[in-house]
Amino acid sequence: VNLESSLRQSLGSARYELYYQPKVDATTHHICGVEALLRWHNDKGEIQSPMDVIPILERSGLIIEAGEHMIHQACEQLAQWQRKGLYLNFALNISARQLLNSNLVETVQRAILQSGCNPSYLELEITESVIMTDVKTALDKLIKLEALGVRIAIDDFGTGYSSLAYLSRFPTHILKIDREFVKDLPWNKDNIAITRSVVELAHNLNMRVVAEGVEYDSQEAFLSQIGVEEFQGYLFGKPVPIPLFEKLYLNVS
Ligand code: G
Ligand code: G
Ligand code: MN
Ligand code: NA
Repeated sequence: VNLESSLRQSLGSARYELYYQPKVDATTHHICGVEALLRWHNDKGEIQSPMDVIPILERSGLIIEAGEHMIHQACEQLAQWQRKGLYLNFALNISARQLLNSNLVETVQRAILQSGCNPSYLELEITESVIMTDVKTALDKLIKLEALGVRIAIDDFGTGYSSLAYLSRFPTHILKIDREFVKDLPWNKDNIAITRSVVELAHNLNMRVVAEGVEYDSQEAFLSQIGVEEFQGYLFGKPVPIPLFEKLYLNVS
């Protein structure tokens, strides 16, 4: 069957689920945050690859409605953890359409108020290419989002064409080094040089740096040495459903 109609038909249902991947502090290795990642259950009940799902949602515009549900679900989960005394940074991905063509600011504001979460732990991950698509609109929205008390992360940094110096004019707080750069560290000389200078510049701009896709000890060692603050990747944990996440990483009952 047609994936798009199936995605449309199941909007708002439990077939849209968030999985959670831990982020750990580079020095202590303690969990310090989480990234929520969409997983959609297809008609056979299997998880359909996000690489199929996200582009269809984005192209069709369904991402706006699906995203609203995810934002509400995420804020509810964040509030629930906070009520239990668990203070984790909580990252959620925001796509181009969501940022540029929807009432994202109002949606996020409503989700914060309805859930009662403390928004200073909420991070919105936005790719650099999205910001560059429509600089004026992106800047306007990010300023309004920052005013709600949430933090902004630049996702997949290094895959676009913009410089961090330029992006620093935006209210951004966290930089996520793309997995493509991490992949062949610490062997690839170019990537070593690039990663080093990106981390240094990010720190000079008062941004925290998260490295994505960390899979090997050797990558971790190098990233740690150049001052990356947080790691995310299979070395520390894959994205998993909420009950397993709580069991593996949090002591909650
Ligand atoms: O989740 P990976 O596990 O495969 O994610 C694939 C891609 O989908 C990534 O680029 C990620 O940023 C994006 N993505 C995952 N979950 C969401 C979501 O809830 N909303 C949006 N807009 N993008 C998401
Ligand atoms: O684009 P974004 O950074 O939001 O997407 C994160 C993507 O990276 C998700 O698809 C997630 O499942 C994937 N991912 C997270 N950690 C690792 C890792 O260590 N290795 C690989 N290959 N993928 C990872
Ligand atoms: Mn992300
Ligand atoms: Na990324």
